[in-house]
Amino acid sequence: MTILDDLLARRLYLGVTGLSRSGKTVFITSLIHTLLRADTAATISPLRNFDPFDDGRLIGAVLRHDANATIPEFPYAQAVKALTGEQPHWPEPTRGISRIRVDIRYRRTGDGLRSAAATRLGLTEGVLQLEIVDYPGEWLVDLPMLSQTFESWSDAMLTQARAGSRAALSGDWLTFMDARAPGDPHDEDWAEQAASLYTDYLRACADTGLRYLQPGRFLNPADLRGAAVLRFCPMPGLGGATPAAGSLHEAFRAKFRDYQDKVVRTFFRRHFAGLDRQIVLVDTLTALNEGREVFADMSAALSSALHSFRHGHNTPLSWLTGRRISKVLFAATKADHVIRGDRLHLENLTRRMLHVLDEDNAIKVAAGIDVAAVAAIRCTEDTRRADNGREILLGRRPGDDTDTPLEPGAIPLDFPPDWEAFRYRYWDFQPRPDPSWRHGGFPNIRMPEVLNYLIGEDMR
Ligand SMILES: Nc1nc2c(ncn2[C@@H]2O[C@H](COP(=O)(O)OP(=O)(O)O)[C@@H](O)[C@H]2O)c(=O)[nH]1
Ligand SMILES: [Mg+2]
Repeated sequence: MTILDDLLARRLYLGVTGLSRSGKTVFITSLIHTLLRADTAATISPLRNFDPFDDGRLIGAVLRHDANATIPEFPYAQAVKALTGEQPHWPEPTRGISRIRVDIRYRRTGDGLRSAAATRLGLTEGVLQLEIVDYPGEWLVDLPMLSQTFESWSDAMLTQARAGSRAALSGDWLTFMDARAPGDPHDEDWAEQAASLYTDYLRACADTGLRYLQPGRFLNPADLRGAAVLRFCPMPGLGGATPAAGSLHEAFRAKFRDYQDKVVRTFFRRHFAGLDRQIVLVDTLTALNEGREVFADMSAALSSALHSFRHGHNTPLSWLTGRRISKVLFAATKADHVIRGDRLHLENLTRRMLHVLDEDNAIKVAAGIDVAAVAAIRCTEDTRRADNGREILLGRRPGDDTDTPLEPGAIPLDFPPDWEAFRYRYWDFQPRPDPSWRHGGFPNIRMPEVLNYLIGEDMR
């Protein structure tokens, strides 16, 4: 690569996020593996419909391990090994933030200023330096905290803790809190116990599938494990009183502000503010499978994050992002878990779950926000039942050596779903032992379209 080449290379930062188990690791692994293994001469390819591939302009891609020395590298090699080994299995879950860089070489079209200038200089080939940042979506769920005071946040969290299935899980923590008044003198040991009981409560909620859980770092502290900034929790009985000096109330309020500044804002300034593109993975199907309460809870958690993305300059996020992110894609993952005829319905349901639709169902005019249903690694085949011709899936259940025909049932068309009227069942599928996965990339649903949307115009 010449110096001029390097100067003209386009560096693009792509954030990949989503709540835990939404499919981040699988998505990034599929994206990279498919690019690295792209056979530009193949007629059948997982990249078919990716414009630079179809136009014959994709030359190839390489990983660059030298790019990020101080942040954990995304465990690509491990994940690919798990997925394409003798006994293919899903990669181990990861926590916290990681990065990986892939350089994609392509032939320029000569369209657009940069491309035209480069082509005129005889540089007909370009390099897109794609920097992928994987971070937990739980950290996005913290965003609404930035526009709240400790008191209003406490109120909201307590109301939440006393409602629905949370009521049965919050008992120990609430009882503990009732033993002291906000005006009592601060006591760091007590604060630590309160925070730890609150964390147990959040974890119990997470285990039942609930996702609107704040502060996100209590569940996934990463590098903050044991840090003093995590020693607070919502506090009952605050009213409008100004906290007395040296009180528990005053100390918790100070920790809350530290959490806003040193955790939420710092994270966004350091990692998020530099992103150009963002994909948020949404596991609509698991939420649907888990029922009404989980579905509503995930919807609330994600639509508040979307709200922060969408409204640009009048949200707490705008000064953090500098409005650099020009495109956000919300992708409903694991679309290979529904029959072909239902994939558009999955997309529509996700759109409505995130409240990207107006009351009259017209798509809100939000430039740069889109919704898609995708499968990063497609583990099922579409087929039909012999007796009645109904669409079904053929896939491998965990532990099986052969495929089984399965009927997942239908995706609801109504919003909110009519919980009595539809049947959807989420079956677990294993990746298949198919050698072409190792050599040619992963079969998928709509990954090329996702790539067109996110990086297509940067490969002109
Ligand atoms: N069938 C299918 N399952 C998927 C796909 N992506 C993710 N999964 C499932 O979802 C689980 C969680 O995915 P993972 O990428 O580890 O989630 P993360 O926690 O967001 O990184 C995987 O272990 C798979 O069981 C997909 O494209 N197809
Ligand atoms: Mg992961």
